[in-house]
Amino acid sequence: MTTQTPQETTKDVPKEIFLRDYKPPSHSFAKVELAFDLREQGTTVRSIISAVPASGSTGELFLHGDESVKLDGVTVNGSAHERYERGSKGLTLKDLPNEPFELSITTTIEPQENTALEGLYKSSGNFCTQCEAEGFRRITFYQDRPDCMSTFTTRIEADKAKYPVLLSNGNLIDSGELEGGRHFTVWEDPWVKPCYLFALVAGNLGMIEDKFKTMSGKDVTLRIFTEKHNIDKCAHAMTSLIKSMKWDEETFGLEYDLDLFNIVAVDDFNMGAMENKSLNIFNSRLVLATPQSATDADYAAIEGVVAHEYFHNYTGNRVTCRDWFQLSLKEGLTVYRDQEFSADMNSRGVKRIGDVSRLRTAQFAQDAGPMAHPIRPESYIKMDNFYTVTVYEKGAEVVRMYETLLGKDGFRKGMDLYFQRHDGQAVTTEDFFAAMSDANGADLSTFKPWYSQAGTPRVTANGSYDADAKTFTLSLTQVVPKTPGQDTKIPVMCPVAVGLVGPDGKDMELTLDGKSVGTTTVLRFDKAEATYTFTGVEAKPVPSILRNFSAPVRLTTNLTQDDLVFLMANDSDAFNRWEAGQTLLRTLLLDLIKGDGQYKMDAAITTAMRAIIAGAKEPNADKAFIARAMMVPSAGELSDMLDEGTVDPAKIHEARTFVMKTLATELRADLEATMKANSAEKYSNEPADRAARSLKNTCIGYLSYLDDAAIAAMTYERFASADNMTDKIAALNSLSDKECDERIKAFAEFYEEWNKDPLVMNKWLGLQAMSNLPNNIANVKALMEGPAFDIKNPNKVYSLIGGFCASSVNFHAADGSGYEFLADVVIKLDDLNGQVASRMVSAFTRWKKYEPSRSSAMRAQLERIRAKKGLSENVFEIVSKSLE
Ligand code: 0A1
Ligand code: ZN
Repeated sequence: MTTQTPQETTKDVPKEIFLRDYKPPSHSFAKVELAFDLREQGTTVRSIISAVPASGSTGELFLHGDESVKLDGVTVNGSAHERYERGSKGLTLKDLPNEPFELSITTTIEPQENTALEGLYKSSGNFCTQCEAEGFRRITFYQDRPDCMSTFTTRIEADKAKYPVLLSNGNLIDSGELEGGRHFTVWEDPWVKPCYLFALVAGNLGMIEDKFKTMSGKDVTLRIFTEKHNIDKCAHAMTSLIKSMKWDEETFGLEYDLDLFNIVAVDDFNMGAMENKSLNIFNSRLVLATPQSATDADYAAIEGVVAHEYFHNYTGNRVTCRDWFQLSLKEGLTVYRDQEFSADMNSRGVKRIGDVSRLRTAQFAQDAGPMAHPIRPESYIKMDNFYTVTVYEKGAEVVRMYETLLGKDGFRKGMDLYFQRHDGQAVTTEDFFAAMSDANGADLSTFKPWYSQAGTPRVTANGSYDADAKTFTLSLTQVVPKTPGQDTKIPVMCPVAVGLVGPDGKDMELTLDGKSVGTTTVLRFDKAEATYTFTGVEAKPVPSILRNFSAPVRLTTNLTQDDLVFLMANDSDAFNRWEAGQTLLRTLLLDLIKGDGQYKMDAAITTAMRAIIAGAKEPNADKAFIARAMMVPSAGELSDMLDEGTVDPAKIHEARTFVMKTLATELRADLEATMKANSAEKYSNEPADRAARSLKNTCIGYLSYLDDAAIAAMTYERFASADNMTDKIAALNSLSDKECDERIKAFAEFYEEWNKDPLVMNKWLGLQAMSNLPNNIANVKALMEGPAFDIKNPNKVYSLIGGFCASSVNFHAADGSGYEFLADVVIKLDDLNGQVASRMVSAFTRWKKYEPSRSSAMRAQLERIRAKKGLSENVFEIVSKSLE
């Protein structure tokens, strides 16, 4: 990559780090003892490290350390050691002994000034840490790399009245009172870990407690800590934790390995949550929930993320990454595990549809833009920028493909061998691949490019039936597109799950290569082209291709509109039943967007949608699925499918609005009846009630497209009388694009009711920011100055600024005002929190996708940001790669 030097920006030219330069550490650390003296002004950290030189050691040891860390002193074997050099990235110690020695380092840090929220910082007056990926170097000098694994003992000392709770990893082994109203605790973590899994919390927190008996009969104490006024909102997170612990035992035979498991919820957190050993720290939005304050979607997210962090205890902590290029080793695998957990706890088909939708909108777009990277990247400037949908979600798809190829049992064998070989080690994706292949005696060599190649493969599938020969032939082709830095690609093994649906709507028994292969077979498609012929096919079938989305590819088929309508009604695969409808809608919408502005509805689609809605009256209707199937492809998904240099968000918005409004007009009676039939008297959190709620609210969403005062009045009425947040937010959302008094009233009343609850206020900010009402930017600017916003809190930035970037009309306003506003915010944020600023600037990365006037306006803002003095490495990397 030829990254441009920032003009007088950072003090050092940002350095790119390459996978190919990996070298093992010069020393291993057998044991680490940390002591924190927490103070309001300046915290002292003493670390005592038992260091062991690797063979061939030169007597030099490099320790990472941020410029913000003040070095108070270094001793080696008890004597002051002054032979070191301090650079902007750390400390090089020289002339060290050639045998094991004790290294002691004392530093002073200023957590109270830390707005980056990495390392040790304060949130709502409490101390907490975030060390992944490279935050530990903001605490002390250390080999801050995941292959340096050690056991940690941590002593914490603080004022007792202010910080009665003092937590770290592992088991509490000592505690006591000190002079001057201070107290201390000592924690010992018996498991080796890299420093990115270190955690500390000190605060005035409330706690709920429960117990879990593991499969071998050990009792584990489970605790969730939060600010005291939120203590009644932790029950769902606790239930989710218990379910996760049980699921991991039943599914993978993995049992928790300590006597205590803690979760702490904090308000100021850059990401979702963090899997620190036995002390998970969570963004409070992923812990706190009551039916009145959190939506069904929040409940589902909490269940999934609590599980995700818990599952990391094995996939991430017990077996960790050798270096950060291997991040998908733990993240792809853990996302796959949490997806499977949620699928088992809820509706499997609906979960898969949601996961694939997200992959297609966010990851496919990333894979087609300037930030495209393989799930195992080759290089980075700032690791924080690589916690991406590619590493996480595409990574999870890659893990899922092993399961599809090897079967559930084969996958489990691979997992067992992986833990048997690598427990307590820091390893690579190659090691995972080897465990999967070896445990199954499988040759998966053509699967490997999934790790090294970026870009979404394009697969075409053409089927043809030969009535005389009674054969059905499926011809597949694949092309992996070019991505930045990767001009040539090779074919990669795509598991393509196929079924043939007979005229009676039933799956046919398949015969391939003379063998009977059941009703769904997985083709191992690893060439540029291949042809598969099914024999004994008695009648012309409709093929169902890529069932359950068996590979993360862009699929094009020669299915006709009639075929798709048939699959919508008959496919036994829930995913493909949904996908058939989406393909019809996508085709219509893309035609309208590319057309001459004369919008015309396709009657077949209205009929198909009517049939979907009618399905809700069936006795065992899957209402969550129906609600999902009623959803029209998002603006983001459509924009991703259009050619570079052509996207006009106003047109996409118009076309979507036309389709929604036409369907609402033609199906009004069906929508109203379904809405009424699914309106419950009283809130309940049973799966059937959640499904009915989502169906009802989808109907309200459609109806809101009608220009009818009665609908606005009805929606407001539902808003005012809702007994739960799901219904309240759905009604508010349905009003948020409408120029009417009800909208103004509802937002004002919502503020009155909830302004003391910051998590609920984030929803209020987000919905207003996303609104497509003309000139809403003025409202967003006003909200930014208002009491509900705080630029230092990441959740508020994600809601208000992130929400604004999702508005087709206002972020993409033709006069460029939305782009200018975002750039202003990024420039301001960059000084406070580079990680959050770089997430926000990502809304500009796909600027080349847009039509000329918008793309040049976005480009101008990127250039303006690049010219900022002292730009963070985070933002510099995204901006410079975007401008290449
Ligand atoms: N490992 C955590 C998420 C996480 C990642 C990066 C962070 O800072 C750059 C913070 C948290 C997870 O996957 O849940
Ligand atoms: Zn994770």
